[in-house]
Formats: sequence, structure tokens, C-alpha cells
Amino acid sequence: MIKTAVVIRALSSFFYVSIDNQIIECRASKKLKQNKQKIIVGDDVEVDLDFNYIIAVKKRTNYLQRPLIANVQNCILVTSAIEPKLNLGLLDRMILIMEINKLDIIIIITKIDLLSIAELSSLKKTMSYYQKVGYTVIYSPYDDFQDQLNLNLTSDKYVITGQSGVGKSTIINYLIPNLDLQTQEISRVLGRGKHTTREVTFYSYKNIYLIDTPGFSSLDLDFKDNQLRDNYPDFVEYSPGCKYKGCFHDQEPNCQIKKLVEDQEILATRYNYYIKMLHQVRGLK
Ligand SMILES: Nc1nc2c(ncn2[C@@H]2O[C@H](COP(=O)(O)OP(=O)(O)O)[C@@H](O)[C@H]2O)c(=O)[nH]1
Ligand SMILES: [Mg+2]
Ligand SMILES: [Zn+2]
Repeated sequence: MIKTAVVIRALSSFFYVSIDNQIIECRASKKLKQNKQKIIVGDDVEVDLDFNYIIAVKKRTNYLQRPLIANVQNCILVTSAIEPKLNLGLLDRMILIMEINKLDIIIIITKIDLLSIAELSSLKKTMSYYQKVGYTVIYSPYDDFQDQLNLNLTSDKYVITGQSGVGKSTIINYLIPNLDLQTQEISRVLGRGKHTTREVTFYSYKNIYLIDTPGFSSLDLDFKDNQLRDNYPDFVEYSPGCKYKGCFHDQEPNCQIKKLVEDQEILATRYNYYIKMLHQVRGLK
């Protein structure tokens, strides 16, 4: 019998696929091996259940690199308000990677219970900027946290990513209570989590997959300066107001983006971090 399934785990030459709520260990068929067809997690495959062979890999709609995951359209970027302290540069970098890969973005800010009222209100003011850009922002833990998340989880696969210790496993536990994932104590000395999820892990939740990841690296910034510029939707929207077509909003005169930063219409942290990355990207070439 031949069935279609999603690869949820890849371990050297073994692939684990999910079929009818069962996880089945498979190998690649000889033909796939001969064709040097790569199989990665997230792939939609055809499985011959008589031999537990993967016999075909369907065309990927997209894939993310490091970690390699195929066919994802959505992501949940998790960042904590505190412990570890909110890092807007890191958030912008995660947003950028997802924008370049054309994923829809949900941002979850955790640990707001540890903030004072004043801190929370200042955080919300900052985050309202991101909402204005078009990202969904959800705060945790609030009583209606799960309802809000459910409302926003509509498609089939969500990669969850964020620094270690921000509360990714805690969120997955909220959503899938019988899973009982181990959460980690924060190592206060290092200011970051002790343990990291090293592997990409798929969790089935209702009719969707939540995919826990160790975070997407972009340390080598392997994109071009124009890709950087074109994946800030807030800059793209206003760049027709720049004097120069193709303005990078750096040294160019009469730049609308720089003006909007001065007028506090564009978040200065976001602009400053953009410039830093722009210079890095150009320096590397
Ligand atoms: N106070 C508070 N602690 C949280 C919250 N979310 C997670 N934590 C704690 O932060 C630590 C790290 O959480 P964990 O889910 O393991 O983070 P992960 O590394 O991103 O998976 C654990 O001790 C959690 O109990 C939250 O919203 N509020
Ligand atoms: Mg975890
Ligand atoms: Zn400009």
C-alpha cells in the first residue's frame, strides 16, 4: 500500500514519517538513493508501507536552511520580555530571515508576568510598532493566551524559534498538555538557557504541526544588501519617498526612511540594526 506522509524526523539513513497518528520508520528506496534525492524534514513523501520505503518526494514549496526544513509557510518567533532580556536586534534578525523566506510571522512575547506595570506598558508601546508593520503579537502568560494563539494558528506547519530559555517548550506544553516537555531552568550565570533543543522536533497539535527548532542561524549573513533592504516591509512601504530610486537609506541624501526615523515614525532600534547589518553584509563581500 502506498500512502502520502510528512517526514518529521531524519536520522542518518532513517526517516520517520507520520501516517494516521502513527510514526513509522522508513528508508529511502534504492531508486531515490540512485537519484541522489535528498529527503529532509517537512518533505511530503510517498511511502510504500509494505517495505517502509520512501519512494517519492513531492516538489517542495520552499525550505529553510540551518536547520533544514521543507514546506513551511508560518513561524512563531518567541522572545521573552525578561530573562533573557528582550533583544530587539535578535528579533529583527529572526524577522528578516523569515521575511526573506516569505513566511507569515507571529511574535510571542513571554514572561510578561515578571514585568512591572510601567515596563509592560513601555514594552507594548514598542511592540505596537511591529503590529503596525503587520505582525501578530501575542503576550504570554495572559488568560486568553491560548485562545489568541488558536485563533492565529490556521495553516498546517509552524516553526517555533527563539533563543534558548525564552519559553518555547513552555508554550508547546500549554498547547499540548499531555506532552509534558521538559522545560529548562535558566542558568543565571550565563544569562541563557543551559540546554538547547539541538534537533528539529515536530509536535502534532490538532490538525497542524508545531516544529520546535534550535533557532535559525544567519551568522554568516549569506544574503545580499538588496535582499536586506527589500525585506523590511516598513521601509519598503515608504521608500518611494526617498530621492534616489533603490535607496539603501544609509548615506544617501533626502532619504524618507531616515526622516521617518527622526520623526519617530520608524523604530530607531530597527533602523540602527538594519544599518549595522547592511554594513556587515557589504563588508563580507
Ligand atoms: N515567569 C515565567 N516563566 C516562564 C514563562 N515561560 C517560560 N518560563 C520559564 O522559563 C524557563 C525556560 O523555559 P523553556 O520553555 O524551557 O524555554 P525554551 O528553552 O525556549 O524551550 C523555564 O524555567 C520556564 O518555566 C513565562 O511566561 N513566565
Ligand atoms: Mg525547549
Ligand atoms: Zn532611503
